[in-house]
Amino acid sequence: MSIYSNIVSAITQQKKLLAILIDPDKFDLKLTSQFADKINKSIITHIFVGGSNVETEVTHQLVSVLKPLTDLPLVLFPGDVTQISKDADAILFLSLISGSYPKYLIEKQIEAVSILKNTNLEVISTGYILIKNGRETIVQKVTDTKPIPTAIHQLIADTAKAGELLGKKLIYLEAVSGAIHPVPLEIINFVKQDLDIPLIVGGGIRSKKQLDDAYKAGADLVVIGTAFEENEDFFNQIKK
Ligand code: 1GP
Repeated sequence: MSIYSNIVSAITQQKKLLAILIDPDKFDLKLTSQFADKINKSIITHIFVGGSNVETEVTHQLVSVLKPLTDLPLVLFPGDVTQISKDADAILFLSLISGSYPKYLIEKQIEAVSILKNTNLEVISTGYILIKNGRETIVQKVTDTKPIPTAIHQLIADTAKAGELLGKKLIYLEAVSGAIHPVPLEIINFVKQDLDIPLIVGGGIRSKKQLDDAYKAGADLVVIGTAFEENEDFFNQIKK
């Protein structure tokens, strides 16, 4: 079964999914084995790999070292086409639909085609929506895109729905890595009400309670990176 079908089937069975986001640039490869062990003993269901500025070789090294140590799907969440590693299982093929900058709506995707042709990666079309969290972020700077203010619920929900109608298979509501405030629960709830494809939520989620609240609000898959980097104990909070 494809990774996407598994996501859909888990949701049908009312299972909630959790992805750990690993930034290859911040990861110490020497610790891969013990890190993989903690992942395997947790409720984590997916491993996302990606960052803002990572060279191909660094992503590739991490993926190839991690791959034999876990049965969980390794999914690329690339900040750029340079982060495509053929050894991963799938790639979130992101389009920044909250912005109007052609480079991140379609041009980078065109650039990726010739690289993807030489891989067997499962390509999962994903509408990526930046939500404002109070300060300018690296994603904003890199993509030259303004996030949608949280006050405009309808615009966020309509953007997500437009993504679905365009054929995206997933919608990702992103407060960005290290965000002070995660995507507000009422926004998750509002977007989810009218959406018929799986909803991913990430950015700024640092506690088990915030994770559970995001699920209750309607997130199908939550992505957490910083909490694992900053707080060793976080793995203990999400043990199987
Ligand atoms: C970033 O949504 C992810 O793209 C995860 O964010 O690092 O804040 O958990 P955090």
